[in-house]
Parts: sequence; structure tokens; C-alpha cells
Amino acid sequence: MNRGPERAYLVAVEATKTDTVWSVEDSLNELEALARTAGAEVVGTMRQRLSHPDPATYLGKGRVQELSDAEMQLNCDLIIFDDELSPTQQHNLEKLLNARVVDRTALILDIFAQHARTREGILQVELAQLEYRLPRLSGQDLAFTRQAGGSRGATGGVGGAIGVRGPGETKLEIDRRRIRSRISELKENIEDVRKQRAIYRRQRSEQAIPVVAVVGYTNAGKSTLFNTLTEAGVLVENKLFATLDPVTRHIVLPNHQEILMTDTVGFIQKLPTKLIAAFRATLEEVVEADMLLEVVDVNHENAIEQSETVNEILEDLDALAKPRVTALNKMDLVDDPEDIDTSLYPNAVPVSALQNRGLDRLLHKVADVLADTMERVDVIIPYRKGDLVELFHRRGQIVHEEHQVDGVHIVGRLPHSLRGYYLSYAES
Ligand SMILES: Nc1nc2c(ncn2[C@@H]2O[C@H](COP(=O)(O)OP(=O)(O)OP(=O)(O)O)[C@@H](O)[C@H]2O)c(=O)[nH]1
Ligand SMILES: [Mg+2]
Repeated sequence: MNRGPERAYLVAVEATKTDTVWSVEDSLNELEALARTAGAEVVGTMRQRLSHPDPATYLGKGRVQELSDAEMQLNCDLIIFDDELSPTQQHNLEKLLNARVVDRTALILDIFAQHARTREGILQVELAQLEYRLPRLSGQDLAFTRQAGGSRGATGGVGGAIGVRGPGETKLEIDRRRIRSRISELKENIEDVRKQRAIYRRQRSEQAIPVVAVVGYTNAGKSTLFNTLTEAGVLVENKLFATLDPVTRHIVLPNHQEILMTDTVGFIQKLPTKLIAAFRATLEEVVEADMLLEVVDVNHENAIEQSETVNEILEDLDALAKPRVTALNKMDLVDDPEDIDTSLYPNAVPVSALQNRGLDRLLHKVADVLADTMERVDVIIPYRKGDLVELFHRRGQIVHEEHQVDGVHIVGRLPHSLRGYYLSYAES
């Protein structure tokens, strides 16, 4: 049976008591992009101004009735709410509406489930899905599962219905106890992944190779930039959340300093805390990085809101104070580059990752900002210690180098952890 894309109707509350920088229009536009990424066709939208969403039914009672009429008329398969619904709201809405009730969180989880590729990604998505479903599981939900069921792919990924497919799908029909035990099993597995990552990180930091984490809003062009810089061939897609698992590659900066660069999962507004918690293993790459390279899609009409959301999430992760360079990406699409206010972003460099423009300047900026995190040294290294000269070239930044009778005189900067090797050769 080939029915074509599922028909989705979008619903948002324009909360008057909120501190978000996002307008309801922009948030709904983003929800539409998410719905399309998940494979749905959007057939209508509704919004209501309220001081805050109704605790029982999200919208006011009258609007729910209107929604019920609209869904019949438009023949909707699902209704997507632009916030995370509480289990109560979800149950009440399911009673009042015919189409499936899906919230922003379930939609994001659905996209994550479709895009998870590595073991780490798959584990984290399943954990997030089960944590989300557990408090929502009831007799009602089981009816909803059967109704939504349909195809259940062997991998649990593609082919099911939006909001209910993914690694956790078959688990929906088992009881809470079994879900809980699966959750603790997943947590143990993820803990193993975290430990493994921590070991890699320790090895990296012993080698004093600085780690630069590429962060930014979903679809900003992080993977494209990462690929152009490393030619690594990471999945690039004009879809939200194309990348879920961090990938790390070696890069040599124009001054010959080596760094490690890590591509990461995209951020989005209203990112559920449970999801951030589930993705802790991945996000620790950001938390532990020496520096952040934020990618901003300057051509996006919400570039500033997106960057603000990135800042909020970095603050939650305790990573806001890290040294940062901003790649103002997609400059090739900007009509008048003069219009871009670069002072809004820390250490901003305009680039086009797609057209390989501005990247040399960007890497120079990365080297400059890294230099600020390193220590200035002035040493004369004896000729028999050629390995230390070579190490300085690879891990440090050289400002001045001169071959003298007593050795190689180097003035430059080194990561703190390497300073010890050079102490005995310090000039005066
Ligand atoms: N015109 C233009 N498009 C770009 C540029 N950089 C990236 N894109 C496009 O933007 C889309 C998203 O790129 P990705 O690199 O997947 O973005 P991302 O930030 O990694 O996205 P997620 O992993 O989904 O969070 C793709 O269609 C890219 O081709 C650019 O400099 N110019
Ligand atoms: Mg990506």
C-alpha cells in the first residue's frame, strides 16, 4: 500500500509569558522543516495566543474542537504540537482527536532514529525514546501504538509512522518493568562508550593535541565545513540532524600546528533535556574540547536566534566560556555581505564551506585563538634534542626560530602540558 507522505497539521501556542527569542512564526517554520525532514507533508497550521499552554489540553477547549473539525476536513494523519506535551495533555488530546498526536520532542526523536548510524548513536536514541515513552505508556498508548503500527522494519528505522518508529518501537508493547530494565541496560552500554571516549581523550591530552569541537545549529553547515577542512566524507544532507555521532579528524593549521577537529550533533531550540542527557557521551566531546568552532548559517533569517539557542545550550553544558571562533557560513548565498554584522559573534570569519572560501583565514583565526590558550616560551634546545624541536613544530606555534652555535633558539607558544619538557632549556 503506497499512500504517499503522511499528512501533518501543525499546532503552536504563542505563549505571552516566555523568555524565548523565537517568534511563533519562526518556530512553526522550523517545525515544518522538521516535519518534512521526517517525511511528512504539512497541510495546515493553527496557533493560539495564551499566557501559557493549557495544562490539560495544550490549546484552549474551543480551539481543540476547531482542530478536530480541521483534521477531518483535511484528512490528517497526524497533528504535531510545537512543544513537548505532558503525558496528561497527550492523553487528553488523543481522546479528543482522531489523528495521531505527536509533539516536537517525538518528532525530533523520530528524525534522530532515522539518522542514527553508529552503535553509540543508536544506543543514545533508544535511551531517549524509552525515557520519553515511559511516563506516557498506558492502555491508551497501547491502542495508539496498534493504530499507528504499520510496517515495523527489521532495523526499526525507516518505514514506520512518524513519531512511533525507531529502535524502541517493538518495546512499546512490553510493560513498564521491561522498559525500565532496558533503560538501565542501555545506560550501562552508554557508560561503556563514555569510558572508552574518556580513555581516548586522556591519550589525546597526553599528546597535547588541542581539540576543536565544531558546534552550531542544525543544518548550519558543520559537516560541510568539517569535510572541506578534512576531506573526511562525513554525511552531509540538507536535512535537520544529518549528523548524530561525533567524528574526529586530524588537521594541520597553516602554521603547521596539529589539531583534532570533531564534528558534532546539531543543536535546536526546545531541545528536550532528556535528550541532552541521553546524548551526554556525544556532547562530552564539546564539553572537553579546548576550543569551539561555531558554524552559523548567516543566510538563515533566524541566524541570530539560532546562535542565541546555541549559546543557551553551551551554557547548560557549561561550555560557554570556552575560547571560540565563529564561521559565518553560506556567505555565497548572501547578497550584500556588508549587511552582516560580524561583531555579533566572537572571532567571526565569513566563509563558504561549500565553495571553499575563507577557510584559510578561518584556520589562521583558529591558530590565533588557540595561541591565547598556550604559554609563551623562549628556549635554546641543544642539537642532540632534535625530537623536541620537531615536537615544538607539530604541537606549538613558532614565532621565531634561529640556529645558533649552542642549539636551536625558539620563541613561541606551547600547550601547558608540554611546557615541562622544555623548562631546562629556558632562556634566562
Ligand atoms: N550555499 C551553501 N550551502 C551550504 C554551505 N555549507 C553547507 N551548505 C548546505 O547546507 C546543508 C546542511 O549542511 P550540513 O553540513 O549537513 O549541516 P550540519 O550543520 O552538519 O547539519 P546537521 O548535522 O544536520 O546538524 C547542505 O545542503 C549543505 O550543502 C555553504 O557554504 N553554502
Ligand atoms: Mg552534520
